[in-house]
Amino acid sequence: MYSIGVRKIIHVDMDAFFAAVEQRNHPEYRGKPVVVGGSPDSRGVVSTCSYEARKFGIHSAMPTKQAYKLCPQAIFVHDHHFSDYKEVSEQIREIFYDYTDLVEPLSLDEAFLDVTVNRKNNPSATRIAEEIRARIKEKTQLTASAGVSYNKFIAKIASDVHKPDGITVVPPAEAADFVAQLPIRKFWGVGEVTEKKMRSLGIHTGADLRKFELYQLIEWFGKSGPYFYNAARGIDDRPVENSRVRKSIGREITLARDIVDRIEVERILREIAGDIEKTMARYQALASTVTLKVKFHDFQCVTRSISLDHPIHRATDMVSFVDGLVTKTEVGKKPLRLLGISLSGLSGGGFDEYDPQPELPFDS
Ligand code: TTP
Ligand code: MG
Repeated sequence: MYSIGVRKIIHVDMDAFFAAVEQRNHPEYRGKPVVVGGSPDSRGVVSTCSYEARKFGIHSAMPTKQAYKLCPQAIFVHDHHFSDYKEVSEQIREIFYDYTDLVEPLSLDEAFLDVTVNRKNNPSATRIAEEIRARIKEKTQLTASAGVSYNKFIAKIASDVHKPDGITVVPPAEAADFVAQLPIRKFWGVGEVTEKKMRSLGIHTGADLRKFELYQLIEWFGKSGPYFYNAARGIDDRPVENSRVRKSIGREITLARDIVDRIEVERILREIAGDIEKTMARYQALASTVTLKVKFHDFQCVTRSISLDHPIHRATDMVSFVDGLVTKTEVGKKPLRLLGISLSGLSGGGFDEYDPQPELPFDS
């Protein structure tokens, strides 16, 4: 379906997230309009509501008072149960990381994945998205929707098309038509203000937006101009930014045959350290803890660590500390089946300036 060089991007978004968690946790809420957010005196706004409540016209950010008028019989959940939402959020992220490290969460309930290259060597992004949705349902008893395309902009909009519990695939050949028919509000980055402005300029759909030259869009929308110009043409080159903090960098080798010989063990450890040094250089990282992991033929697994006063990144330093750790194990006496080194307490590179807030575009 995709030609070589085209990226495969998935956007996954949970359905009616907070409300769905409440319905899962309270079976008596299921199949009913549920509104989350606002206080018992009807002040505040709706965080989200179940699809049953959406039929009454209730939606996120609506004053709870108005929601009450639209559907007085709805179940109003005033307390957010953030620890429950967070737990689900972590569960779904674990599933994503099973496929790739290129995961960019946008909020608790949604993320982009770049699966062009993936751990399962699965060439079909659509099949991966279906697998992920099935695994999310199995693990959390909640449904997610997915959009599959060749860039973030289209994948994000696509995940919304067949909500709830749906998937939408937009291959490159269909992108132009898909974008042309989109109401302007659906464009990622178009909030209320921009929508008003666009409508006043006679821009109501993607097709309308496409009629304008780049300089014109820059004049009207400033630095968002080029984004809109490209988006109207189905172009969005922004990469999926992996925002997971790496806590360690390491490598382990399962040996082809069990070994006892210390010299051979040292040779393998030097090889592992050499690989780790390359990764450390790529991240420009330093580490203040070195851990040795060994697994013996009887599957007994032992780890030994040392904390350092001065952080290291070179293979020779790793090897000298690991040699010390080896003497604290039965290596050389019992046959070994696995050897590994891992470095933690990372600093330098991006490790100590991690910003967990992904940048959201414009005014949405
Ligand atoms: P969304 O994914 O925007 O909404 P949703 O998951 O409730 O519904 P759906 O995706 O099926 O349309 O937001 C995820 C959660 O973020 C949502 O459950 C509640 C919270 N949220 C707010 O607290 N305030 C808001 O204005 C929005 C939009 C979401
Ligand atoms: Mg959602």
